[in-house]
Amino acid sequence: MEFEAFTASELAAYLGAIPEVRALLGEPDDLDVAEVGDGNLNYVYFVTNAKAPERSVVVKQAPPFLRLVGKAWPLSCQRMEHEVAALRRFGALCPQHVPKVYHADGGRFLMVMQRLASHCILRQGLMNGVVYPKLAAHLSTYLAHTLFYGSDLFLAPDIKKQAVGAAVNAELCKITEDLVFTFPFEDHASNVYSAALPASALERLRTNEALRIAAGDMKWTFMNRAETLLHGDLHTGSIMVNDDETFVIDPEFAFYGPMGFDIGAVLANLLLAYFSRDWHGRVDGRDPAAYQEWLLAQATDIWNRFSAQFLALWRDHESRSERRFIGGQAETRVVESYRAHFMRRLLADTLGFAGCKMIRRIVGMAKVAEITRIPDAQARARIEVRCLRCAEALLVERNTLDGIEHVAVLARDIQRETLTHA
Ligand code: SR1
Ligand code: MG
Repeated sequence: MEFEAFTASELAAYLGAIPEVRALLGEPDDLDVAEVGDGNLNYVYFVTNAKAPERSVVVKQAPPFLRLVGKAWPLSCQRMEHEVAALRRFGALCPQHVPKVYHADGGRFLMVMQRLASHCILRQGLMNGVVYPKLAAHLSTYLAHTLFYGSDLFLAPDIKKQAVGAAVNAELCKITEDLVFTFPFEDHASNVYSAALPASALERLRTNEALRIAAGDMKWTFMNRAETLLHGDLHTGSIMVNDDETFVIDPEFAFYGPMGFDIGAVLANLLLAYFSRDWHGRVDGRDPAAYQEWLLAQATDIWNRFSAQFLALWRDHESRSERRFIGGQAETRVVESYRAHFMRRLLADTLGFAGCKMIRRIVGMAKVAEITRIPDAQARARIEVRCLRCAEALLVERNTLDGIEHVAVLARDIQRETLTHA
């Protein structure tokens, strides 16, 4: 049967027939329904009791196609099952940072979830230059808990392998394999380039051998390293914030993959915000520099806090279970050396993935608002070139950059260098 999106009255009637949702929302006749989805994949509705606006939920439904493109790009609706399963798993691990799922309907590929009415999408907040005092603490906690508890560092090997199988999400992973790791590096029809982007910047993506090898390695790692259950699309449009709270939404790309992919997505989007601040700050009549430093401090802080919490979870688990991942009878010094080695490799993965994620947002089909909302073509292209330079350095130097602090140094250097040449 052809997919038809709900009308407002159909959705109200549907929700009214689910006792636990009716208990939350009230009578169907009192419900206001607004379709608010601006994402690439799904329909999203706010459903609110007009007589008691605090009674409100979000309904998310997967149509059998990619919303960004329409019916010309068919997509199975099973993605909703992955999203629901991931929200439940992450919600169990980190309830303070994951919205509640009230109801899921596998037949209609929809779910009803907590409305975060006093929160805004982080990407928008960063474009507005808002400081979120708890952002780094919250995101690092979310990352440490979700990445650690899905992995072989915590789960029994058989349970972990079952979890890997249950989370196979081939269709959405293929989107990432194509749009993040492949098409941006070739002259692909789906790529979208801004008018003033210099041909030399594009040329580098095709011809720089070190860059192509690095991007190939990241693709291989993405496809083959089933380390933990990932969110799979953790950009700043998948994070909702206010001064006090942070929630991570939209894990429909969830699958078992390399930990650095989620952390790298956060880092990439902070760096895109950093370079584009040069425009948005000036338009707001503010000196961009102070906010840019806040963004770099978030990137550094998120990694450092993540790393400390992840290691604490790891040490604590091994001391409780009296089992060590690298085996018994190892000296504490050797155990700690292995952990340090693990975190160095994870940081290198994080930087490599961040580089790929930045490049795809500049030349790939799915863009980000902090770049596309720059109306001055020359200014936009200057910022895009900085993003590409930074991404290239992250990829090529991911194994030699000595710590997260050097990412901040790199970003500042690129910003400064291109300003003096502008
Ligand atoms: C074709 S879907 C484009 C992008 O939207 C999602 O948010 C993912 O990032 C995907 O790559
Ligand atoms: Mg999404």
